[in-house]
Amino acid sequence: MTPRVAIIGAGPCGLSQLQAFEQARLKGADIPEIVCFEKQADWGGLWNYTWRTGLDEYGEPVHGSMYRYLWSNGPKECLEFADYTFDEHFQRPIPSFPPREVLYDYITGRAKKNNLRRYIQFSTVVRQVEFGEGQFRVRVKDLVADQERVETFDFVVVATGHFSIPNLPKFEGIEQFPGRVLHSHDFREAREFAGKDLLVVGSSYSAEDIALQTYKYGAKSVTISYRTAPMGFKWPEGIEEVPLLTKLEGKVAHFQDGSSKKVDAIVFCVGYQHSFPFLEDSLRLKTKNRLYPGSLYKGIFWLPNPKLMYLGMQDQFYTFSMFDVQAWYARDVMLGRIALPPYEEMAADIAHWQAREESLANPFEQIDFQKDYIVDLADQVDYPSCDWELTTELFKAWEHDKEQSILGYRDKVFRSPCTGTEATVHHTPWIEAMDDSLASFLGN
Ligand code: FAD
Ligand code: NA7
Repeated sequence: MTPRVAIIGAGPCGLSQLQAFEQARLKGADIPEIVCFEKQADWGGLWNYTWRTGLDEYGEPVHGSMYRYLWSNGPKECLEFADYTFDEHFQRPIPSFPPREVLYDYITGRAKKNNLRRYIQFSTVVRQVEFGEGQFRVRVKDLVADQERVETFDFVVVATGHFSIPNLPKFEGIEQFPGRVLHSHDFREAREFAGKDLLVVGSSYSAEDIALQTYKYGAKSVTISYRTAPMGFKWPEGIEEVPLLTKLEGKVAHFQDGSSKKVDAIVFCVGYQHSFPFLEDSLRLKTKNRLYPGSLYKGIFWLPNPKLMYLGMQDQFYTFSMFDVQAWYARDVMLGRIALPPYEEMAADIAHWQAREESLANPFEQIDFQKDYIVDLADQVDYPSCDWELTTELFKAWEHDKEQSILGYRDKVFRSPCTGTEATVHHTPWIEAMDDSLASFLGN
């Protein structure tokens, strides 16, 4: 009987998995029967922007965490699909830091070219996955028809992302705060904070970008409160970093160094949980946001039961290209082209990578680590060639650019590791570019 594969989620990871199978099929391989379940009405995952927050039209938790005016926070050259380049999609060089709509167009462009939609059941949420007698029982709900059903599968690929369910600690006095309080998951429109004094809690990508966004769209001041260490960029006047928030008294926020600041609103940029409420406990990955989550051989295969796979569960420097390489590797295991070693060997391999991860001293070493992880997989599959060494150079240059100018790093240009094409300079510096539409970006 033809094996059956369930892919949960049609975001970038789920689409990479579909693309991997489709490429094998086009080269003549017999591929399994594939069903991709996507709870949203369309594909693209986080890149499929939604204005909704909280619950969606069916009462399901809203997946989207992206906001208006979001521009790529890393160079596009470091996430380029080796089998579908930016040159192929746009038919001309474009700048290195595109806004969301442009990247959405690119991701979905490859999926459209290969007609991947035919594998996907939209508005279909996976409610429960259990394993028994060698198979997975997957209970799904068709949200439009309001009907549940159960199907069985030989393999399950979890591609549901991990930047959707907020981590949200409590701070003293927050119940009485007389202003808007939200998690970055619910942030949508920076102009809401124009003319206001904003407090941002957190010191990673979301805190950095939401502070910059709100500054760009007219916030009066932005105070960023860090727990472990400040980001330390040369912030423009109007943005400052302070130690951790200790309590709120009315509108006044107090910080660990004894300082305080009157604020009008608070955005908690304190990260997300890896959350898989649809998986039975014995199948559920439990990890913090790190470069090498435990219990995943090759960062993909669930150690206690490798017929269950997870894509994209790592903390991410690399994104789309890493997801591709993972998907190609997972596909080859499902096709029987790569044999997994015994349990002890897989466990030792995970421990080896995690020990190395724990010894990393700075972002430069972390970039090398993630590149080595990708190359380890890419070497064993037929993913088209890509200059991975160049991608690490680009990422390191990007880190330096951010240190030089946090407002100007998105104006830099890079060379493609797939085609060698040099990006073009955008017509408007990022800090002045208020229109983030695809048409404006491409100068149409
Ligand atoms: P997602 O994009 O989250 O897609 C998961 C999909 O699974 C969704 O479509 C969801 O609806 C579906 N799903 C979830 N649960 C179920 C279920 N039970 N049943 C059926 N379907 C389900 N990366 C970059 O490269 N550059 C950036 O500039 C960048 N900016 C970011 C900004 C923000 C605010 C965030 C949160 C992330 C950003 N990222 C960025 C990282 C992002 O994680 C990846 O780009 C990418 O979206 C991850 O793809 P994914 O498929 O793993 O997950
Ligand atoms: P990250 O990168 O997981 O970062 C989470 C941040 O939240 C990090 O700075 C943490 O500080 C901080 N944090 C977590 N808990 C607390 C508490 N209790 N108090 C204060 N600060 C806290 O999540 P992001 O949302 O920034 O980024 C996720 C993705 O979105 C990323 O891939 C981007 O591309 C966009 P710590 O440093 O641990 O002290």
